[in-house]
Amino acid sequence: MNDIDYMNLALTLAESAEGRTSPNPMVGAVIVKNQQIIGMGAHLKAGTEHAEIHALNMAGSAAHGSTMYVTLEPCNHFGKTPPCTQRIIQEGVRKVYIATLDPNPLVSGRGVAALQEAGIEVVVGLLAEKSMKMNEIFNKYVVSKIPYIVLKAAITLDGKIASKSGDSKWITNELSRNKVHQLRNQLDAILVGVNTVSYDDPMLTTRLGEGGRNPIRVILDSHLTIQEDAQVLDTDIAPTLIICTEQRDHEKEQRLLERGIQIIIAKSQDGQVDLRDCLIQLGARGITSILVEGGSRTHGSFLRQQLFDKLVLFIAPKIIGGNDAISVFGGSSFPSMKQAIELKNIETRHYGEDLCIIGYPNYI
Ligand code: AOF
Ligand code: ZN
Repeated sequence: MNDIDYMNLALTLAESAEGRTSPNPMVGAVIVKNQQIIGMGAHLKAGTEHAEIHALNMAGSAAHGSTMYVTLEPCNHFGKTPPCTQRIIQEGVRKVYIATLDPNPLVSGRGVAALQEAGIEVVVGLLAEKSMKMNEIFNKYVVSKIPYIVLKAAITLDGKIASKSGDSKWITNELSRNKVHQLRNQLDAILVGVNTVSYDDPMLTTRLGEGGRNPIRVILDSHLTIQEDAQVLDTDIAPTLIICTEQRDHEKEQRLLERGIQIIIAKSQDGQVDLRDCLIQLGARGITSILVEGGSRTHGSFLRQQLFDKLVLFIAPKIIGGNDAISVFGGSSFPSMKQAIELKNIETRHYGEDLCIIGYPNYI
């Protein structure tokens, strides 16, 4: 094994906790001495030990004179846990390979400086790109406090998410739908517009064979028109948060609050929830990532306001045709091709006969 192999192993360890570390990043560490791995660790959950500490605990006194491979700059601050740098110095680690600096303003650059001041050789940038991509959610949230937005849709070949009557069960196959549940399992929140609730009456929970974690369910409902027997209002399964504007029915609001539904009053823009304000308020509540699952109007608003960070589009080889079936991005269109949102860093995957396109909009 060489330096790249050890860092790759640290990345794999880190990624094994995907969806479980919020609001913290995924981090992995591997400690090597005389060509032998003597310690490994991953950060598993916010508030618990950092990756480096698990790896150092495993290595014990053998850590003296070793090399550490860590996917993120070791912290140098007292957060919920003491600084990793101090422990690395104390254990006599000789050299530290770091994939990327920590964008957290409390840490950035200071971790490296502390190690170097103690005479430890530090190399930054080994597999940096991979590490950056792994923590795309953390990297945005820790500096902006705005949640990372993943827009997901399941469409026919001709870009429709439902028939004209609203029927959408099912467009994509079971493999694709299972992948969606994996996304729900990994992100902090799932968001839909109230129209989707009235058409589909979804539960918006994570349903994976092997269990999983339910995201917080967020409903955009400017005038609080949600039907009170909607499944998504059953808070025994998962928490639910409705975002409305001042123009809401106060008595209904009271009844919903009594049922344990959380309600946020957002600024309004043309009578609708102002999405930017909504994201700021959700970020302030500690929500670091949101899966936007529709419907058409909600997707259209996120598109026109350039508010999503990543698109995950499942395309089924089916054609419904016509102008009246519901398009994936509703509302008004961009007037010319020049204004169209272009995606970059495209990845494609196959789920059976379905195609999945993952991309990042050109405005970020
Ligand atoms: C590391 N190794 O494994 C992680 C780090 O509240 P705390 O003490 O857990 O600190 C959280 C911050 O520490 C987090 O925002 C990020 O900057 C860094 N995470 N650092 O050296 C780790 N998870
Ligand atoms: Zn740390």
